[in-house]
Amino acid sequence: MNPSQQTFDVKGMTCGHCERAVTQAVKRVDPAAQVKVDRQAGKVEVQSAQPREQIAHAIAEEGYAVQ
Ligand SMILES: [Cu+2]
Repeated sequence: MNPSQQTFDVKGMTCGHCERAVTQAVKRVDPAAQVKVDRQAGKVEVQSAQPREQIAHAIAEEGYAVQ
């Protein structure tokens, strides 16, 4: 499967620690994922072949509201 660009709205990211926590959560699902976090905008851009559901679940497990 080819990686696709996936955009998530993530609420509750307030600092660099949050950005790292979210990035690491995504990379646990897909170590090859490209992750870009914009905490001001509450956006996480992920380039991954993994299902959106699974990535969203991993972010939610870190304690962030994700859509
Ligand atoms: Cu934080």
